[in-house]
Amino acid sequence: MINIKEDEKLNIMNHSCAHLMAQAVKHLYPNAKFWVGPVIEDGFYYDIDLDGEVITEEDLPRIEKEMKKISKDGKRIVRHEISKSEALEMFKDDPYKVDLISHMDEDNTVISCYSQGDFTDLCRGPHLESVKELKYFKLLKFSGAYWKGDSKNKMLQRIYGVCFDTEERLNDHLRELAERAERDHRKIGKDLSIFMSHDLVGKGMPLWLPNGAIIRKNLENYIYEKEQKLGYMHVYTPCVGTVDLYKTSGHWDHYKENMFPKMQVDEEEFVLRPMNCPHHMLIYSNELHSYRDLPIRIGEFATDFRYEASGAVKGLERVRCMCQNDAHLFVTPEQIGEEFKRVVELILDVYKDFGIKDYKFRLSLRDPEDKEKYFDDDNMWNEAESKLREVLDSFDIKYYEAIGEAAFYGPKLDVEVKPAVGPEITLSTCQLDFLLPRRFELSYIDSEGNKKTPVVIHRAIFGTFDRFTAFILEETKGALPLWLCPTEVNIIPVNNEYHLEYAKKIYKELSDNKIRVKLDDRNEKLSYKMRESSIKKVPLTLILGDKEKENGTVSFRRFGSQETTTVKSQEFLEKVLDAKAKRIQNI
Ligand code: TSB
Ligand code: ZN
Repeated sequence: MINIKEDEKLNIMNHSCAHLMAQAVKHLYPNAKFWVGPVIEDGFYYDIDLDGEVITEEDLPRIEKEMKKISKDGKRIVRHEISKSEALEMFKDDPYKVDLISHMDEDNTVISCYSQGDFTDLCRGPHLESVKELKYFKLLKFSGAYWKGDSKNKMLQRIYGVCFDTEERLNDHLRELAERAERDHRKIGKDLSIFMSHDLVGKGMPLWLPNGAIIRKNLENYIYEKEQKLGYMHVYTPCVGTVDLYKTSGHWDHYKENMFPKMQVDEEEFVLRPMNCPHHMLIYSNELHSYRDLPIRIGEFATDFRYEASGAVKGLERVRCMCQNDAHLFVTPEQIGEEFKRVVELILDVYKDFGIKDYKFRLSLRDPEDKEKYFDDDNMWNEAESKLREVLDSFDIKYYEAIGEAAFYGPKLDVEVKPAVGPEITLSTCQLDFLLPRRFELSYIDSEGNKKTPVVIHRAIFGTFDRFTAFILEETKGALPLWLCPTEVNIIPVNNEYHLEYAKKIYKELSDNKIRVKLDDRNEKLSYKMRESSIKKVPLTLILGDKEKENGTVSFRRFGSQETTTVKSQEFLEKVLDAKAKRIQNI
């Protein structure tokens, strides 16, 4: 998808189109006042004070029509330059413009305005020569937006639009937008009853519905199995810790703005935990360790709470309450390379199972200037970063470097993916930490009998179950593989009167074998039930009628296919069990 902001020609065009929209709005709402109208990645928007009126669905076509009219009229777009005092005089009745002008630099005496016909706006430009060039545009959506983004200020009306130089490009873009909206996990999550949110629970605190809980449980079982095989030991720890715990770890000094505020209970001060490392450090230190015990791999599906800005929270992808697929690996310095490699292999193995192909490795380094975010110890950072580079260069993966993306305790290898809507996100992470083991005074006895400090690798393969589920819903458009999806088989009797009995028998056979099966015995038309099964993206829909009942067979359709296949019911059962065991998409 093209970035309008980065294409110089489209950038100017969209900027002029924002003015065109403002002019049309002014024609339709003579009291309208305008705040700012910038070009963004996807087009443009304008924030407008409509003097108490609120934009509705019907208004966009009306505004578009007016824009077309003005464009046809074809007025020239003319630039004037005026002084700050002239500008203040010219816009004296418009508090928004006065605010903008009065914040302009004193020395920058020349202020530019652009006029087209009866409309003039304060603007730096540049613009097109004439509104005539604006032909292929579309107003896309609207929302409320607080003036200057501050909830204490007045709510303005924000209208979004986009403009192209050809009809074809506009149509391509609109098609792509529709595709993205279709893929957005928030829409899929709603349509397939996977998660919900409620103001009474709070922002960024999604509730996983029964369907979502099945997906999550399946993900947990999947990764737990893999981790067991790799020698991980899972634990359960509380999702709070005392402030002192996070002072010891350094989170209190370097991660506080991402944490919920502390709370007092009797004589203790608690915080909701943003990470699980401190708890796992204490579990490690509960026993004495010899070099022979290492690596020790402590895993947990652990709930964390983080403060995320309210504008940044998004469905399951960016939440304030999340569950990490977390583990901390305690290793000797000599084991770093081998253990790190195993984690990267596990990441690649999981991505292969889920068919994730489009991802980037990012080596996240500290910003040495940022003394607040990062623990201040140059030697430690140099050692950790050069070790991590050495490890990465020893295997065959491509990565790019990003300064200022490290954790406060050490550098990371993050895996980035691109969601349907919005910027790239990090899924998996593998991090090298020389700091926390020191702060918790962890030790092991080496082969010479000396006390040594272990190194910790923090890693999360899915990242969080929340974010991974969001991503996988977008990747698959909600058509999850058999083993993962909430309902694997949906049974529809052709006629309840004659076939329900047989349908119940098949239902029992399948559910006795732990297949997630539903029986649609509603008195609705067959075609209606089949369509619904497809809308719900159920991988297998069974249609049971006379022939099936007579022959002890089932006829089934795979999601997305119109083809019907008939097999003996026992064969169907075996095929489903096999596909599940192999974790393949469908039978
Ligand atoms: C891996 N201490 C380490 C842990 O041991 C840690 O917390 N790392 S993290 O900060 O990078 O978070 C781990 C993963 O959680 C990230 O890679 C990302 O996939 C996921 N994550 C981070 N913030 C959010 C959020 N607000 N919503 C959903 N998932 C998130
Ligand atoms: Zn950690």
